[in-house]
Amino acid sequence: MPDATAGRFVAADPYPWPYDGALRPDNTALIVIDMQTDFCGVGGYVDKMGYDLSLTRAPIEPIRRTMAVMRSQGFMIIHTREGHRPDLSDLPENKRWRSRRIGAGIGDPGPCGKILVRGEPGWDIIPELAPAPGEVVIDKPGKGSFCATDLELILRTRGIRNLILTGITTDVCVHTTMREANDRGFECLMLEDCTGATDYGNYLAAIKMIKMQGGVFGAVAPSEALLRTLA
Ligand code: C5J
Repeated sequence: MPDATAGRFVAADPYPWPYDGALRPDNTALIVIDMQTDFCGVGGYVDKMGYDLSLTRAPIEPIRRTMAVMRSQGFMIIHTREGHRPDLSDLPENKRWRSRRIGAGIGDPGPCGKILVRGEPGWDIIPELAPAPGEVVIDKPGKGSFCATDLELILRTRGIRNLILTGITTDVCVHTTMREANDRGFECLMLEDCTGATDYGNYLAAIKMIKMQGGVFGAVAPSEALLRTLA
């Protein structure tokens, strides 16, 4: 059992995170998931589906603050983008069909260019959270950040063991990534004010799911708690 009086912990729920207090810039990364115009900007994919953009825009400022502190302390910052190749060769037909049914066909033209297509304006990370030079950007065709990407190889090569998860959407890409990471043995923390969903009930449920069974996927904390630990 790790000694809970040693090390550095974030006041998280349902346990002080990380489990053994080994929280350091050389073993911990911040991952910022899909903060793209398509998910939180006017005219993007989420907007076209008719969801309330204020829910997916709410985490922008808390992420900006957290990222600035972690960057200044030398933590690894990783960004992800969901999107497909311009020839759509990595877009499953059923994913396209379902998106068209709801009026936001992936690969179809929209106000921000072709929806969820790499290189289009809507696919870009929003300027407020733009990656700094040299930061890792992972392009993923699906919801999870480990599926069909080199994320795991990069994390293992850099010796990263702890992942702090932020971004959108809580119940889809952030949750899928947290589950994938947890199954691979990474110690995960989700920052609850640094994430948002297209439905507030789903946001609350996604947070609650993490905390079941003693922290079945890891732990949850407000970004303030992390920043207090890092101060
Ligand atoms: C979705 C995501 N919701 N980034 N993607 O399709 O959560």
